[in-house]
Amino acid sequence: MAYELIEVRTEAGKVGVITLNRPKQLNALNNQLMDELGQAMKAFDADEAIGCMILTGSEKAFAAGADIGAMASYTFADVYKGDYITRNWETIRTVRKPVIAAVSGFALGGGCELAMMCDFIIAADNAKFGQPEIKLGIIPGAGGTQRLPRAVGKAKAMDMALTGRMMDAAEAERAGLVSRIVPLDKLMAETLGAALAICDYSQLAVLAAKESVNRAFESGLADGVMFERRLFHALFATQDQKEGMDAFVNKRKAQFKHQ
Ligand code: CO8
Repeated sequence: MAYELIEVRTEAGKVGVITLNRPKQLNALNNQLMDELGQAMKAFDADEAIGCMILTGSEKAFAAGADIGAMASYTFADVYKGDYITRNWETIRTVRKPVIAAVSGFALGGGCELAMMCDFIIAADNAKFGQPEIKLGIIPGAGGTQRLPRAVGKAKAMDMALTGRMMDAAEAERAGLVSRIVPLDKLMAETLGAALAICDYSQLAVLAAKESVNRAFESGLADGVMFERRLFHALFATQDQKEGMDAFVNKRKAQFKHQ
């Protein structure tokens, strides 16, 4: 399908790359963009050839938040009754394959929340993260007050949600919001390298690892460890486990068949 506000391409036949493309508005997230993003993600998730996805924006902005102009006249009744704003925001959480956010420039408000919905964030050295909704008389509405404290702890999350200040890439890495920082001109190469490495592993193990890490945020420790153990046990039923361990024992590279 043709998209207007995102660009979609495939790298090496196995990495799905989605680029947010509303440059004049710093990739402000409106309903059409979120609909297109949801459709593209579901399509890549259903595509057998794809092993991993990358979500990125422009050098200046990953996304500067939900579209303030579009939201400005909404009433409580509009947003509570309708699916304005909320539709398609959680689609990314239903995607089973890994999604890496490659963030350069501003990731603010809904943009920061969108990055946090991805499985991990690789940031360029010019990245800036923030939840500035307080300045607009609202609070984060797509998980910012929930995922940010889990990522960076209460102190920094509260600081950011209450003061609206931005965190630069170095602070975001120290705080645990991003997994790596790279120079801006290396951002896509580094992220693609990570995505290709993931594609080469057993997809069964990759899906299980993603599910199990996510479970850490949604259950208590005992439940989470039991969930992990059951998935760990289940992977011994796969051919890829036999292949991976045989390859190690025989000092050769594993060739996973995703079975
Ligand atoms: N929405 C709409 N337009 C935007 C947005 C936005 N979030 N951000 C930037 N723009 C537009 C500007 O209006 C401007 O347009 P124009 O050229 O027509 O005037 C253009 O992008 C360029 O922006 P600036 O001139 O402001 O560029 P600067 O480099 O001077 O500043 C900033 C960049 C700091 C990023 C600044 O644009 C800014 O502060 N933007 C707003 C950031 C913000 O408040 N984000 C939070 C929005 S609220 C939100 O995200 C709630 C999410 C709830 C999700 C709920 C789902 C269930």
